Formats: sequence, structure tokens, C-alpha cells
Amino acid sequence: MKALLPQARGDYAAQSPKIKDFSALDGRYYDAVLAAYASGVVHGDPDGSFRPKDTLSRAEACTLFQNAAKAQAGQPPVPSPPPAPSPAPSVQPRQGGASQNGWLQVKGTQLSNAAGEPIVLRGMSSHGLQWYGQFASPGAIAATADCGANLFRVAMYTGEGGYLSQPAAMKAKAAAAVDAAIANDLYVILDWHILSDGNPMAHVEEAAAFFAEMAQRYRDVPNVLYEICNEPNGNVSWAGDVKPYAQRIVSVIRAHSPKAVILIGSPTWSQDIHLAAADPVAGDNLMYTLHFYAGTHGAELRGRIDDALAKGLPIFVSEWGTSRADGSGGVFLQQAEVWLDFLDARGISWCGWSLCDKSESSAALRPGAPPDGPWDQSHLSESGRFMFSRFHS
Ligand code: IDC
Repeated sequence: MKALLPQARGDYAAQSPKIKDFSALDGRYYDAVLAAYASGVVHGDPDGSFRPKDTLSRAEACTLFQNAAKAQAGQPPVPSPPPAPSPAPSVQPRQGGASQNGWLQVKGTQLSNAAGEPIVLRGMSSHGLQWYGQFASPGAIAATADCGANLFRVAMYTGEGGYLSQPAAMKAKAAAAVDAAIANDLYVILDWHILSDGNPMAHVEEAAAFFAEMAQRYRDVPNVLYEICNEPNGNVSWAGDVKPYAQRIVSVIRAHSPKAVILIGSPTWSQDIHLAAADPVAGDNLMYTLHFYAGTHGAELRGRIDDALAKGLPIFVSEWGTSRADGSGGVFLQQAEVWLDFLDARGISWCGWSLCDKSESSAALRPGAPPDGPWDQSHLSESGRFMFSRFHS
């Protein structure tokens, strides 16, 4: 603005309401940002955010310069770009996939396809994209689909070096993984993986901006399910934190995507479904996540599932492991079998933790397995062999 439009001025009253995150701006830049909006140099993101600390792509930077040059010459600015095109030009249809089943819907407590028939999704979760993103590559996702999965979960950690520390890079990785799942006809869970940041309210603004953008990007695609808070934990309550968070994010997603299935967590690492059952979030096509690890959790949590179903709460096991809850130990295949038989008997969908070659027992691949597949039995860990064998159960 100093170089090209030094005379431009904005008007606080007229411009600031257009900038959703105005309060995040450093005061030294108020005048320049208001002038940039007023002269059409900047439009902000589709949800109205300026994001002062985010990075720009080369294309975005070029548009700003073009707009400034046009404003200088008294010409109208370049119109704001259309939202990124929905991907998947060529989809390989698969048994149980989205091309066969279409938009999902929740009927009673049962996940169902567009025709209203019960459907069960089974597949793998990525590990943290910031650490094992190579196992969420198009090759890895295609290999998982080739092994019989009809679901993939993109676990985008918020803490621990994830989205909150590198939003642009993590968003790009997550979107690339979702696009790859769509190209493979899989249903795909886009997971806002809170963990060390136990209270979802701590970063509700970031979550709202992220889901607004993603729900717009995938608004025409039936494949995508949104998991809005992996595992609330620590000093959080259902009524005071998780439910208000869910209400906010559900309404953000619904503004763009009126019917996509939304998965909602609960306190105690998404085990307190009894609290949600007593006080559910209003809306359609909402399901509640229950996470278990076969070496740690058993009959008591299964009892909670039956109680919750009896109260009409739809349940989705978006993460489970054959290990202990710390991701190691075991593996506990007998207990895992009891669990999966229980889920099968109730038509409950699941996603296993995790598709990576880390040396921990919950990892589905052995250290050194090729990230892009294909995998045979020798590449799969004990846990991986078990999980993969149950995709069709
Ligand atoms: C674990 C990973 C492990 C990582 C740890 C902390 O397996 O490699 O060091 O997270 O980031 C969950 C979480 C999931 C955990 C998993 C196993 O959703 O992120 O992954 N787990 O501990 N909830 C219960 C267990």
C-alpha cells in the first residue's frame, strides 16, 4: 500500500465489520489494511478473515499487486477468485464406496447411504500428518483402498507441531489427502485432531475458519465426514465446553454443507458419550465418536455404547487400536476381536489407528514399509494384519 497507493484511505466504520478477525490485527497496520479493503486490493478469505499471520501463495501475492496497480489506474479490481474447484476429475469406483452409496445420512442411530440402506464404513486413520504425512499420500490411500477399506481418516493434529504451528502447510496436506481419498472413491474423515490441547474451545476460532473453508471446498462432494474435535480431555465439561464448541462448528459447517455427516467427540478422550446422550447437540446427520484401545478399554465402554444407542445417540468409532491407550503394548487381538464383533452386530463404523510404520505396536505397518504401497503380509504389523483382515467383516 505504501508503494502503490500511498494516498488510499479506508474508513474504520465501513471496513472493519467486513474483516472477521479484525481483532487479530496488529494496530500498526490498521490503516493500511482498511485502505487495502476499501480500494479493493484485498477481499479476505471466503469466510471474511484477513489472517494477518498466514502466508500467501505466489498467485495470491500477484493478485494483490494486480489489484493495487488497477486501483492506481482507476480500474476495477480483479474479481475475488472462485473457491478452489472440487477435486476428483477421475474416480475409480469401488465396492462400498461413495460412487455406489452417495450422500450419507443418519437414520435413527444407523449410518445409511443415500437410498436409506444401512452402511458400515471401515478403514484406517493416518497418524499425525506432521510426522507421517507420507503415509497419507495418494499411493498409501490407494493401497489402503485396494486392501478393502471404504474409509480413510485424515488425522490433522492441531498441537504438537501440527496445524496451529504451520496452518498453511497442514491445510494443504490435509486437503491433498482428502482429495486422494475422493479420487479412490473412499469416504474420508477430516479430523481436527485435538489432543495435547484438550479443550476444543481453546482454538475455536481457528477451527471455525478451517471448517468454513473445508466445508465450502467440499460442499458438492458426498465423500467427506467432518470430525470436529478428536479427543477433548483434561479440565473440560460437556455442557460448558464441548457442546457449545460443537454447536458453533456444526453451524459453521452447515452454512456450506447442509447434510454432510459431522462427528462429535466428548470429554475423557471421547469416551463420555453418556453425557452427550443425556444432552445431545441439535441437528441432523450428527454422530458421536467413541474411541477405544483393546488393551485398556472393555466391557464398561461397550455398555456405554448400548446405553447411548438405547437413548437414540448415533455412534461412530472413528479411532480404535489393538494396543493399550498409549499406542504401545500388546497387541490385544482377542480383546480386539470381541470389540469388532460387538461393533459388527450393531452396524457401527470404525477407523483403526494408525497407518504408519512407527515402531509402536498400534502402527499398522512394519518399520521401513514402502509409504506408497502396495503392501503384502510381510509389510503389515500384527495389528495391521488383524485390522486389514476385518475391513470386510
Ligand atoms: C499417539 C501416537 C503416538 C504419539 C502420541 C502423541 O500413536 O505415536 O506419540 O499419540 O501424539 C489417542 C489419540 C492418538 C494417539 C493414540 C495412541 O487420538 O493421537 O496416538 N490415542 O496413544 N487416543 C487414545 C489413544
